Amino acid sequence: MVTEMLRFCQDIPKVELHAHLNSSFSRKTFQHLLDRKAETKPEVKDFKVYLEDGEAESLKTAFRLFKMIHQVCDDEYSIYKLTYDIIHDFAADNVKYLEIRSTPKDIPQGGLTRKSYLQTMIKAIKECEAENLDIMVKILPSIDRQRGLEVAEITVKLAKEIAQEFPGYVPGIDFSGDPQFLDGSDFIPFFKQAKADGLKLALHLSEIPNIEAETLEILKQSLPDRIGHGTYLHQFKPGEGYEEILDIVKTKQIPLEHCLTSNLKSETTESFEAHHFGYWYALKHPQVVCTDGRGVFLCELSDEYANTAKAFNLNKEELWDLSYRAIDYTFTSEMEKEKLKNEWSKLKNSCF
Ligand code: 6MZ
Repeated sequence: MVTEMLRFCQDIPKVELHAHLNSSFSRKTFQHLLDRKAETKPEVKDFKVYLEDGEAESLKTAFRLFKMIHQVCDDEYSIYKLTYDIIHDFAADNVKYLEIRSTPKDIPQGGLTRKSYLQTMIKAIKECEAENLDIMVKILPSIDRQRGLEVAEITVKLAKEIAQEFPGYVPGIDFSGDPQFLDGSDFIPFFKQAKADGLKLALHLSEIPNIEAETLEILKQSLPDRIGHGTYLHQFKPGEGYEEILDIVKTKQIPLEHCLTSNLKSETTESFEAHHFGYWYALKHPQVVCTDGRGVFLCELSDEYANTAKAFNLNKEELWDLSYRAIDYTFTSEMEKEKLKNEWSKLKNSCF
């Protein structure tokens, strides 16, 4: 049932800053890609890649699903189709600004190099622009920590190259992947390089407990422009020397990307009410509500706004502010931010 609040959340213009390409598809798109792939790879036919409530044992479950998805989306057609459809899906949910992040992959059997992977995404974005779809889209090449340091270095170089080839489309990079793999602080040189190349940093930090040491090092040495999840940033044991983490995040006002349904379904939060959004909201800290993987976690951005409103008792005005303030945390130019703010102002009356 569509409640009045959900309807409001669907109507308001929104910003999506944390969406992974290979987990943000609609069921329709994924089924299409699955059917197509099953003709040559019958083993993918029965893949089920959606997470309902209570189906995960931990974050690990989500990572198992990503591996299955990668077996399906492994050629130029699928990367184009994912990007093109995802942009349309977000636009239909009144998302006006979207950053899609994805790990560029070398897939020789699918005819893809890391470079052509990103070029394919940009081709899809340009097609949507040619259709005059009312949404601004950027991409953040991802460093998947599980793929190691060598690939990280290649990814940063490539991000710079593609950013130069397509000005305005690649404002930054993402750092993601299974947080149990490798020491995140080993990637600091690549974060520094990216910054020196003019790229912004959106880094997954403290998504699981007990990785405070890498979080602190990364914060100290290569200050991110935004933090993905940050679930355990404030949950370390006092007295162990990690108070500096909170100090840096608060004093530098680093925006946090919150993904409530994803965290609930992959069991890094017990409930929406217990989500760390509440902690940071009480501090009036910069934060943005996002989906993470609307395909895998089965949530629209408007659902996430409605879930946030319900769990934390936000009224319409507060939700509007949440969405409006997110414009400031985008990795776009001041001119484009102004354009978005004007669009919000024009739409405001019709939403209330
Ligand atoms: C960390 C995540 C993630 O890059 O193939 N990814 N990394 N935490 C998460 N929380 C649930 N969700 C997705 O999209 C899939 C990849 O995004 C990262 C993982 O590296 C995953 O393989 P792309 O488009």
